[in-house]
Amino acid sequence: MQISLSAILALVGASTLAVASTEQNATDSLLDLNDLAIEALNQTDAGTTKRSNGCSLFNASVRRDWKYLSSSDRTAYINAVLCLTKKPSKADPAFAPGARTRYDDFVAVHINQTLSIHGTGNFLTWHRYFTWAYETALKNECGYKGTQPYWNWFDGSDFKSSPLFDGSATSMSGDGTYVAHNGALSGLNNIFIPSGNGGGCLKDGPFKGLTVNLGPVSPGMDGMVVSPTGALGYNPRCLRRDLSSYPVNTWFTGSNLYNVTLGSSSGSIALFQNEFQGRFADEFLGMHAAGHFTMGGDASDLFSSPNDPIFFLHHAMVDRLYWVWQALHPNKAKDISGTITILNTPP
Ligand SMILES: [Cu+2]
Repeated sequence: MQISLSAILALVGASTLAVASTEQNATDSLLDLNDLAIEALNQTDAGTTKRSNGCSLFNASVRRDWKYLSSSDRTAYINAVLCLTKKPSKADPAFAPGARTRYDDFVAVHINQTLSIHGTGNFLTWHRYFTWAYETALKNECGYKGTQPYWNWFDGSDFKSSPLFDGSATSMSGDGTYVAHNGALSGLNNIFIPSGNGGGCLKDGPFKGLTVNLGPVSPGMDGMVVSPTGALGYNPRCLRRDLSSYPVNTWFTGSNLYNVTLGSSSGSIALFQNEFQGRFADEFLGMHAAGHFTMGGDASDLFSSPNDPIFFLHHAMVDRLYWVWQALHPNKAKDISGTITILNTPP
């Protein structure tokens, strides 16, 4: 059975009223949207029918918000990521000569496919698969028992009080050391992000001292140098970050959340994905790129951004909003729009 969005909204009228207010706190709106999505799935085949593989809404694994993980759950996740950064690469050296670790293998695949997975019709599904493959490697190759956590973008930009960014032993490390630079260019060089208080190597937390081996290929941050050994060559260095409040405060807003889930950019997959990925000519970065430029440094590179392990918490959040959109638009949930060349170039 498939039902319309208006039928879903009629079913859950009370919480709809709260979500419909763009004045509402974005964190509360996201919780309301989550309830709406679950309610909608309960009304469709996706929620009530067990698939041949035994998966249903009742036994699906659940990804969780980093801030709600216990300290021991955070530590288990961090240790699994560190494990991937120590295991040897399985990539064919002819494909990715610079890959040294299992973690690098994921970066290599992303670099290699960058121009056919961004600004394309497969952006959302490809990154869903990629995040799932990484989550599976954490489990199967590093003994991780949990699920891929996500970074809730609507927690604000006070990084020092954020359990994700505070630089403590149970964070994903905090800022880079301060290196004077002139911010970053994002959105195909249309959008300037002012520099924060970092820019250099991670200064604290569990990933301090991490070596990354691939890229940069096309760094957005001022002062970063393209790898002299090519896109997939060996270029060992520290991981750089420049935490920036500007993208958080500008684009992770309640109105942008409303717009892509129930508002004027939610009516088709084309509208959703294009608003989500930004309208760069309008200097609108969109929530996807805003996450990358919140991290800054190595994450400012469209190709090699997975070097920063927060990439996967960011993309788990991207995937969460895609899931919400799909659940609220059951007749359009499997729609695809676009091609597999970046911004359809070449057509
Ligand atoms: Cu990507």
